[in-house]
Amino acid sequence: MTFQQKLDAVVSKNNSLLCVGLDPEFPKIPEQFQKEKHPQFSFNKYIIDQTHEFVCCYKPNSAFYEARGAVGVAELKMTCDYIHQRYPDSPILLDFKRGDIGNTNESYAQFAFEYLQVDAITLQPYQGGEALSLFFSRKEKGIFILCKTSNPGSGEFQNKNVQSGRDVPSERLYELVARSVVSNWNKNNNCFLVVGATYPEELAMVRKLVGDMTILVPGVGAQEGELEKSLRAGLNSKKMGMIINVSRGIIFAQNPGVAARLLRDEINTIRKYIASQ
Ligand code: NUP
Repeated sequence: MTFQQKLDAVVSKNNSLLCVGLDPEFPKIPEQFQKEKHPQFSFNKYIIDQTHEFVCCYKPNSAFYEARGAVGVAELKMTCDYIHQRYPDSPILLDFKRGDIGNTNESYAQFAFEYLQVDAITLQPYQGGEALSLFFSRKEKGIFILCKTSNPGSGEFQNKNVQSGRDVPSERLYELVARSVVSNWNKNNNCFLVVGATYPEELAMVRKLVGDMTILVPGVGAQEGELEKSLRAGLNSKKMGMIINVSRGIIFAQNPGVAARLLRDEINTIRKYIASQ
């Protein structure tokens, strides 16, 4: 089963485009979990048990586990194992934004796909498609390429005008990334893009360039990306094609299960409204 097939199945089963980001920043997790033997894992288990019916995907960000060294990485592994065992329908997208030369990438791939056994990963495109081809050859895995990131300074490079040839009109770097992924990198139909909810205009532009391709959209909530604007800009022709990630807004909510259900429902209400227009 490919990542897209696994995603489609759970999107339709849970009627959800919501992804919960498992970003258990240690100082912020409730004290009761900090005292546990496996604090990040125990906290994640609590979040996953409450939210699994309302989400299409889980996205742990490796940074929050690596920050604690070997014990953190072990708890990331425990989290992935728990999802595989208890909720095998839920895809896991590991956010680790890697990308290097060929044989180094092989080691990154081993960590993600053999050790953690995740279904998808995020990568940075800077070293080009040649370097990343080893990831693309994993046909059943989802490869999410950073295109236009949500941070305030992402335009420093991503919005620079670039010209690919003498007689070709210039375009923004993020547009070139989107076009390259669609036209050259996606031979196995397993490439996807990451575009921040904080840039709805750029998201709309990317949507135009990539057709119905699934886009990971982080930045709603804590980073102040607006949900309705993102959906208007990012939904594909089937009013799907988005994985809307929310991390802090759900995991640190008073009641994460209720927060996930309400957000899933809000996304669906807006989707229906947009479809009816
Ligand atoms: O452009 C990006 N913006 C972003 O926030 C690309 C990402 N992968 N992320 C990640 O999404 C970020 O590292 C974090 O794991 C999550 C957003 O979390 P939050 O702002 O909802 O708490």
